[in-house]
Amino acid sequence: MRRDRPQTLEVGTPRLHQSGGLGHGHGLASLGTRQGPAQRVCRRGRHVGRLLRSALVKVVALAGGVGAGKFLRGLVRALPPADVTAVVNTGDDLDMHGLRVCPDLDSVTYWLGDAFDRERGWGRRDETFRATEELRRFDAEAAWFGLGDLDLATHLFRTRSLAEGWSLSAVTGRIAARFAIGSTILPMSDERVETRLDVVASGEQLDLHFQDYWVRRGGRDDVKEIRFEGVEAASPAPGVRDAIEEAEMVVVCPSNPVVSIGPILAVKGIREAVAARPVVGISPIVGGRPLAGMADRLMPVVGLEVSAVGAARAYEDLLDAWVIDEADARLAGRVRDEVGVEVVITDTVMRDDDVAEQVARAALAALT
Ligand code: FO1
Repeated sequence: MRRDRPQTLEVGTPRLHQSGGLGHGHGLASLGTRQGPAQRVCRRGRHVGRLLRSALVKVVALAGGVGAGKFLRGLVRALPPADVTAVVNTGDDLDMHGLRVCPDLDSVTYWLGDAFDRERGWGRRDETFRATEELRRFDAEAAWFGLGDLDLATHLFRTRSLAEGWSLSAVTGRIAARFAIGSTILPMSDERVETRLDVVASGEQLDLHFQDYWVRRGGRDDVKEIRFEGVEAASPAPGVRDAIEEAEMVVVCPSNPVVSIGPILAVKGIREAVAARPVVGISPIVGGRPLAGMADRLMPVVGLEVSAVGAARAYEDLLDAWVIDEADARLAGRVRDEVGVEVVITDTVMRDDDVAEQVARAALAALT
């Protein structure tokens, strides 16, 4: 917890748009606050503002799926894409019809590669599902996980490359290159980690893969426990630790704190590396509900309140600043008092890339 009293920054969209680009002009330094220019000193007394005004601003973003994808599109408008490294959850990964599917890696890749389907919330834009429909005719049960025809090419390429001996991080880089992505996308680990849930369904105890819980069974089961199987043996993927150690700041994307960011921080050494950097996060909970996904069902399982305060608590040993939505402005005092971090209030509902950029600038400015 911070010892100095944090300030609440109320950030309005127009002012942020006036602040100019961070990449070269570094206009974030001119961001005003209600209380006048804030002196922002983070947990360990580091003055990040100086760093942000320097030529190189390297940022690591811890990322899950859709919320992270939207945010990252804004981040690469606020910073040169090459200065951004996304470290992505792989706990949701599964083998489907013999193919390795990595939903969060693919989400981040498709969002940054401008190939994402904003309406569906997963998979590629202009997608067709002819192969899955045909598979359903063979075996209706087997086609519960919808693999689009374009998306299938990603999984075929990944699976073949892994079989040839490429590591997951190397294949992820090759897939990112296909989408001409200027940022680095890294899996949290090259080793398998599997998010599994112990649930009770009709009085029966079941041990489910995350995708079985969420997609196959519709997230309706009563969850008793969440585990990241294999995480004790997993090491950070090559480049992850270096990227964090070299980063001016770490941004925790507005992703599920339990099953998206939780697995990343559980890989050995990652939490410690992040704790040594200035950290800002964006709340995935707005008005007491997640904007996407099932955080409202899973946060209580690990004792977290479903609110912008509860989500901040998931990272209370790491955070210097927390960005919350205007709808949660009344919670700013609780975040300051109970979590002990600086609070930024802004519109965080990323309807488009302009809002995402404004959220990214607000997050970066929180540590300047
Ligand atoms: N989500 C669904 O709700 N139904 C699906 O059939 C489905 C297929 C799918 C295929 C590839 C992929 O990368 C993601 C897919 N998702 C699907 C999304 C995914 O299950 C989750 O939303 C993420 O794992 C949570 O981050």
